[in-house]
Amino acid sequence: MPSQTAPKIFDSLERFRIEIPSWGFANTGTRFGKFLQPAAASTIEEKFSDAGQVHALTGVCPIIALHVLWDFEDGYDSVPHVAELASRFGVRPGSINPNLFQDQIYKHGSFGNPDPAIREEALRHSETSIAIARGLHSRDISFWFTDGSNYPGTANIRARKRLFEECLRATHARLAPDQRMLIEYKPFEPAFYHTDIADWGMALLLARAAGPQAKVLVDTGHHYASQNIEQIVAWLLAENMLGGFHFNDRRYADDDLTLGSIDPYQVFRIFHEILFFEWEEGRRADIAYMIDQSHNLKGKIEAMIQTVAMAQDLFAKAALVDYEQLRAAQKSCDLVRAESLLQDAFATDVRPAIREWRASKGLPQDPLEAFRQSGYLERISLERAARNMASAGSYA
Ligand code: PSV
Ligand code: MN
Repeated sequence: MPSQTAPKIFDSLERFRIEIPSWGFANTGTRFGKFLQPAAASTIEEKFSDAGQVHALTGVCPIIALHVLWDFEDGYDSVPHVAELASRFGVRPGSINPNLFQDQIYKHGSFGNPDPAIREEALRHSETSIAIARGLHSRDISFWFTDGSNYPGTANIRARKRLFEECLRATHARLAPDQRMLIEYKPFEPAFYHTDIADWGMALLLARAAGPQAKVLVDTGHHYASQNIEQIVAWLLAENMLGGFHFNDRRYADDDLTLGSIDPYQVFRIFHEILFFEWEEGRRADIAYMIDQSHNLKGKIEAMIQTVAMAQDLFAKAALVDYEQLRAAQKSCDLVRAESLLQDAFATDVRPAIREWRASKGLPQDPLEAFRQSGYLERISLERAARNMASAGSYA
């Protein structure tokens, strides 16, 4: 490996931290059913424990994203318990995700619902979510909405846009000065005709309408096939409106596949746009890197470690692009040279340097293998199997 690459890789690893989702450790499925895993987490304590394992082995996941309805059994009153778990397991709460989609009242939407009483209920839930975030010293509240419609003519699209603006503005007014509101978009599912926040442009306009602490959240799975996500990232960076990511990979739609399993070059290109922006601007972009994956078939903790390692690998590769040369090649329209700079960085095997970096931190060089040797999975499988199997019906 050329001598100048190792320090660049080390620097990139020093700064790269990624947030893991509590829901990634729980049993989830498709709409056709669930294949339950004996080791799946079903309590918030188990989720923290599993996240703590991932962090202990990788050293780069000190933060866990939480979903209000799934993780805060007693709403705001759960805050002290969650805070205690955070200090016990050495992972702090990250983004707080309100749940404005599961309750029966949200059949026709939340912030876009034509019924003012339901919008009021949604606003109250958002307020509680903000209070929970404040109680846990979490900065970001991540909003994802299922709002939309299934059939042409059934919803007043413009009226719903107005309602969204009003509700988001009212929610923004509740934020503490150091909090942020992240607005996630998704083109379809569960609504199939129109989704109220269907793409990054809509999320951007709504974030601007909400207020200065609102930013856009890019979930990599929430795009149409072959969409140029790195261009969206570049534009949001240029507008200072990129708040964070939900990373996962996709083949068809919102597949929630392991990051980089289908198209690692795309993730590399996204990281490249960010790092190139930072180099040109001489400042860090304030971005929350989060994973949003729920694995149904792979082992959940294994898949999370695999994802984190892949993210580190691709981030380190992106850090190897020679920006000085790239800028010169772009200016002189030396296309092959410019493109090769990206391709060469992507082709570099950064794994030996990553192993070295881990060793220098006292971390296992191969976190996945270390996990397999640790006995943790066997232990939790024994502890949790009975409960998980009881809910499995014919699974046992
Ligand atoms: C929806 O598909 C989503 O991407 C949102 O971020 C949710 O909060 C998350 O997945 C979990 O369902
Ligand atoms: Mn998401």
